[in-house]
Amino acid sequence: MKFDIITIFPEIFNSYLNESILKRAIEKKIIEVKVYNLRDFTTDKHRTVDDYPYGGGAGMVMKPEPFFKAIETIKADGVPRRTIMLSPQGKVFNQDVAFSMSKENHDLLFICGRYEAIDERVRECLVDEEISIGDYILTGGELPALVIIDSIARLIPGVLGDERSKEEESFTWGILDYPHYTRPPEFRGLRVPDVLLSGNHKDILLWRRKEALRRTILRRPDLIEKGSLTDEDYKLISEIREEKDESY
Ligand code: 4GO
Repeated sequence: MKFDIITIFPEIFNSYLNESILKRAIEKKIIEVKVYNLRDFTTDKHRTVDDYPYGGGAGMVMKPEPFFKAIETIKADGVPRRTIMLSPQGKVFNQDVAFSMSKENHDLLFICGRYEAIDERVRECLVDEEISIGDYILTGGELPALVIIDSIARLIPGVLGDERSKEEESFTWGILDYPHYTRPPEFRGLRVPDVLLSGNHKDILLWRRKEALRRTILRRPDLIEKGSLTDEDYKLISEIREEKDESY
């Protein structure tokens, strides 16, 4: 899968993509990332990418012409791409969106804006989908593009070293994660729960599911209502509720 990015700050992407899992995915040619500097598609001496807003108001607006030139140049190879603009006005990104994008398997082109906004005609003519990574405002679309690339890439087969961790993840997907522990078994008087040291795989699975449900009830009850829980889960939930009553 290929990711193209248009930005006025191409250097932002180097350090993140040159570490660890994404670096290896690029080396293994499972994913490819190409970063384009928007200023390379300007025609004036000062490589201008912004201008004053029509109608007045604070901040600058990104000019349409460099985006049109950049996207036309990038798309000249004839390879179909989905063009995505990052903005707080977009559809909110989540794991379901990441999953379907990783499955659809078409190459993606990200348009990263800066300043106040991008000229509306870019969205009108060039953008297939506007995406937001959450209800907050950032100084640019670069971090959202990295967030989206990261979450899609790790779902592509071969990117994570251990494919089992994705399988386990899909089992618990929809509710929060259970608590994790590693050695030592006791640290500053804090003990790892005995069941995790017991070697009893069935008991461990059950404990993890119950603790995941406990956290979800406490921190994200909205996910319990949305989630597709099993009869076993509801049994665990009533156990959790009884434990809570006892602690009063
Ligand atoms: C995306 C872009 C927030 C998001 C952005 C987000 N802020 N929530 N800022 O995904 C145009 C100029 C938008 C700065 C950009």
